[in-house]
Amino acid sequence: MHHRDTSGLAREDHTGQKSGCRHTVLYLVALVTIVGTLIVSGCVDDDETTAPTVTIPTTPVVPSRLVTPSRSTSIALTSDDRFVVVANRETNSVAVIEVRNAQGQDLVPANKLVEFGVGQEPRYVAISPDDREIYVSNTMSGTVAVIPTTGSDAGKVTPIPVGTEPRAIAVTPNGTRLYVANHTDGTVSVIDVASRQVTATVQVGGNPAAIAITNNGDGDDTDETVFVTQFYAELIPNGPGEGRDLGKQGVVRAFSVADTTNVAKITLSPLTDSGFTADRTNFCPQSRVVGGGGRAASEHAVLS
Ligand SMILES: [Ca+2]
Repeated sequence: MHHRDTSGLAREDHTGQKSGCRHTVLYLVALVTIVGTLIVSGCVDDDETTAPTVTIPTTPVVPSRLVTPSRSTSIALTSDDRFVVVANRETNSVAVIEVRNAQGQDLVPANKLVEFGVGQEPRYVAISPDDREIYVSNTMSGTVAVIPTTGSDAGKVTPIPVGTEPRAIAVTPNGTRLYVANHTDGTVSVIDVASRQVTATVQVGGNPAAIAITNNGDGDDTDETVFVTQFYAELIPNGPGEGRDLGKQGVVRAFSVADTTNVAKITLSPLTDSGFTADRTNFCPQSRVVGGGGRAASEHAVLS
């Protein structure tokens, strides 16, 4: 039996094909403006050796470039805002949830279509600009899983080994490269999406956290810049020191897609006034009180 509903979800059931067989279910999910398909789940009959095949309707891929800069996230939307992809850290899976139907109406409740088993401790997800692939970082496994959403490999999870504790991942505007922040390594792996190979490992030091990639809107990814935040702030040289509001600065690393060997360092100054006004002169003897109100100075007024 094969039918398609207006939500873009098609279901194919194979029942009673052989005595004792349970069932085989393939859900095909159309994603975005293309009529791509996604194998949601499939359990073959006990005595079958290959999964059943399905005919996948295809139309030319139209969206192939992001319209905004790219950034790492643990939950992502397809380009048509219809499907949410989310990493489930505790269950080692990635779920695809339909949140809007083909007519653009929100689904309440949303409809979970599929939950893929991936590596251990998945944290971040990315979707290719054409919505044809899902990427997920498996932090404990040290891999990035690639999951095609269409074609003969739809639903097949392929892990790519990267560094230790990969977390943030982000794809370039044209989908040619995937950047992976290896949190414990202090590195960023560059994956060539087409070949599924790590083509470079960028030394950024520290504990890289989030990633953002510029997008000037053209078909060339090599003219973009990759920004990587450091999870921990660093002490400001000759600053007021550890434990002070103004003692540390944020660090962002930046490098060109075209040249991963030249890594720039950008520092982010602390707020000049954090709004923290408690009197802590008893805990910080070197602090001094300013102004006539007897209120302890906020950290920017501390001399040390
Ligand atoms: Ca570009």
